[in-house]
Amino acid sequence: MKIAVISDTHFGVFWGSERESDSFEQGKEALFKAIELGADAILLPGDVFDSKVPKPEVMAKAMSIFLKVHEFHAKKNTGKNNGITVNGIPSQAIPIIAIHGTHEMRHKEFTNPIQSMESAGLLTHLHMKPLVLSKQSEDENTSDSVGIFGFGGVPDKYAKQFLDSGIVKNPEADFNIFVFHQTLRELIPTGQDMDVLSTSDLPSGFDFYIDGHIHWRHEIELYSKKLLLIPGSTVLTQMKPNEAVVHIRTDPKNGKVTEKHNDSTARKVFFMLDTLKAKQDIHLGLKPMDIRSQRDLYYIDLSFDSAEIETITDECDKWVRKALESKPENQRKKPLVRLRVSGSTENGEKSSDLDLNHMIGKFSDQAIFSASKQLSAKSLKEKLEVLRQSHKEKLSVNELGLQILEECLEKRNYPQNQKPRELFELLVEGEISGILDE
Ligand SMILES: [Mn+2]
Repeated sequence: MKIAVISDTHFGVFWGSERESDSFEQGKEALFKAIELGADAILLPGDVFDSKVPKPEVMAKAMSIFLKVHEFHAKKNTGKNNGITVNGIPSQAIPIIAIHGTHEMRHKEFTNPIQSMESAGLLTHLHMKPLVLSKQSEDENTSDSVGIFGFGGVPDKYAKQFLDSGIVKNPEADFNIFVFHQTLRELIPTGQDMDVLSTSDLPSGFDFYIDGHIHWRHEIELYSKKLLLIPGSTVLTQMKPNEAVVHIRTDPKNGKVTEKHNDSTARKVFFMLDTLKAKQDIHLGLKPMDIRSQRDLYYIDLSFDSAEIETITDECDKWVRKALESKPENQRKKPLVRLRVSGSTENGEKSSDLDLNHMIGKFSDQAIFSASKQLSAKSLKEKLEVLRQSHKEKLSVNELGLQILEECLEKRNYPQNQKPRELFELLVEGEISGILDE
């Protein structure tokens, strides 16, 4: 069976801006291509919409797209659907199976937009209850069934509970897919919220795992060569460096600016999954399909150390021009430029003097910008503080502890004959009585 996986279309994102059509054009392209490529079913791993209560205008546009997808499919397949059944019931239309994402999450008393679409007969909302698709094979002896299990987005701290609630027992189809829409511990910086799901929490016994939510493509090898696919979104929302086709940045080691052209994994795609091939080797059965209507993203991340505002402005101007020299893959649409400026300004110059909006204004007919600055004014006093801090950071935990103890003792006007180091060592050893003796 051929299944198209199209994630995080975020219909309605940037509504009212120059980019308000992006989500619809890119989502529509993926859906129509899926039909052209002969998909037997379409799976949407959440965040079909950008909002849990989309505007009627957004809802109408999305409904019209899904309706046209069904019409296109009916025309292409002359009303038949390769004998596909859904939970044993013959399906005339192409099954479009969606979970709700975190953007569509509502209290269970309320209707989320995926449920609204289901009520209109445009798709099936999958949440907790598994669904089994079967395809009549030309060869009577081979069965071709696909089990789709999973759950829509839930607050991260409840994700494990959902997994433990027994929804995922006994996947018995020929090919079994587990789909969800959560943050994964493996993909966030260590030290952050550890309440989130880990790949080791995923139920075993499935052939393939799919996680929506994360907007850039990623593949994670799980136990016994099983694969977890993060398809990424069809539209750029956050503009991260790994979604950029050109990445210009100041190297923190030597302060030099480097320019990198990313490989094709930066581009937005959807996936075609051939379950018969994937059963033999998942990589054989899984193919990314480029979305041609997407905009190119150029990411420019410049860092300065005690630089004059004029120098910063000139450098930004230079690198924006350089990025814009790149030949965009999509020549019909303006590329996106994410410009980040950080570091410090020269003595006496305020970061508010840096007018990025004026600088990028010159290029507004060539690109759509998103600019941010995190600049601190560096006075002599601040420079000394930075030096002091960086020296402090190199201290061992013990030395830092001793330093804090010394500062506390000083504040309390302890007699000069106190020996902070000895006191500290007693503290480390937990010798409370010794400390009291002192
Ligand atoms: Mn999303």
